[in-house]
Amino acid sequence: MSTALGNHILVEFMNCDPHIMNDVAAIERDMVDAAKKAEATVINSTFHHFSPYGVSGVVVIQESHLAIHTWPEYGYAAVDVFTCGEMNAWIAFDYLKESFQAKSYSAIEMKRGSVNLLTRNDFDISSMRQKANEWVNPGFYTRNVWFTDKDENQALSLRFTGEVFYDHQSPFQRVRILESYKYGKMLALDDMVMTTENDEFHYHEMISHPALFMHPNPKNVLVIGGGDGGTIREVLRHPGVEKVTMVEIDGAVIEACKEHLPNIAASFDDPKLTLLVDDGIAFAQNAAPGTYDVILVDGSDPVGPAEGLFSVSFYTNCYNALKEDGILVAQGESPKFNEKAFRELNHTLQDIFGSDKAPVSLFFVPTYPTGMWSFQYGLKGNIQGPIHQKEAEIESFVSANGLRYYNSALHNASFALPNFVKELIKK
Ligand code: SPD
Repeated sequence: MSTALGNHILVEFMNCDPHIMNDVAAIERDMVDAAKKAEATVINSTFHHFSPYGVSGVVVIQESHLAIHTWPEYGYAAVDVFTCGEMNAWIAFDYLKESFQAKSYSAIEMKRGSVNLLTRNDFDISSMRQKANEWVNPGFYTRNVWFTDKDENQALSLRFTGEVFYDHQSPFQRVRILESYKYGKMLALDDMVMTTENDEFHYHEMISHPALFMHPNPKNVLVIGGGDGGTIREVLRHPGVEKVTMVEIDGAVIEACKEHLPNIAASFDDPKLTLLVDDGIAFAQNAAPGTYDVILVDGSDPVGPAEGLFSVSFYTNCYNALKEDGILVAQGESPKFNEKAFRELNHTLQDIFGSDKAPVSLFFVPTYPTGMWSFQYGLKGNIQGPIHQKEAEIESFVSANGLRYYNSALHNASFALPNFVKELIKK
């Protein structure tokens, strides 16, 4: 008879493959498979990826648990396997050692709950056993993997199926297409959610239609960024638009979205489109003055390749590239998530376009942290905005195109700001 209730092995896996150590889906799969190899009955698993890197997770088994914490930057995983009954924890150890490609490792084994030191209570557990039998279903295993977009203090998490359709480290960023349960496939750049199949229309309708209805006659449009294709899809719905130039720095984003998000990347073959895989910041710098009616900056957050999209020089170049009367719209971050970037961008636009020429439109994106997001405008020359007087025209466009977010009333309402946002951008 065993002298302990459980057996606990604490394992150091060292010099593992760092990519595996940062791959939450692979680690979850390996941990669950390790449990199954050791003939454990898996009840549940919860795994989490941390930004910028690292994975933690637990597999609950009927025989206790397997847990892991990884440090990809050290190629290190701290694993513990707790078993009771006949289960052999060393089978799980061997399996994980191979899966993680650990070049070195060590482990200590502890017997847990020495029966010589414990006093057994004499109580009737038959009713508890019956209850346990009611809910324990060895055939049922719940998967629980989360993708988290966060800063130090706030996060938005989406539960994802573990399906990874695309994962590529481009020269600029890590480009991934993952599958979330609630919002379908999503594009993530460097651990930030960019867009998802089920809520992309919020963003793409709101970056394009307000400006295109505010402008009296938009013909020549420049899109900087927007590699998923959602923004050009919306712009090209406007029959009066004659030419769209799109400049996206990362060809991998375009390729990934064409293949895996075809409903978003739906307009890359449009003959009105000139697509350039190039640096949008340099493009704006070299653009001929007075060229565009509307410029849409569909960039990611102000880290990595998009950092320069938040600079004074970039927006000055955009101002110059606009015609005498023109509209700039920029992805404006969130007044609840990135207050600093939000305010600084608005001040930059006020400085360049004029203090009453930099309106802000707020809209709701459920898959971005806090949900509250913005587009920030620069109105050049005689552009009258942001409020429109085109109700009938807009409503007929909305119904002809089956729009799901933008409408005539929402256009005007999106420019009404809560007091705290007005305060935030006051100079
Ligand atoms: N935190 C997300 C910021 C928005 C980035 N752009 C989204 C691209 C959609 N076309």
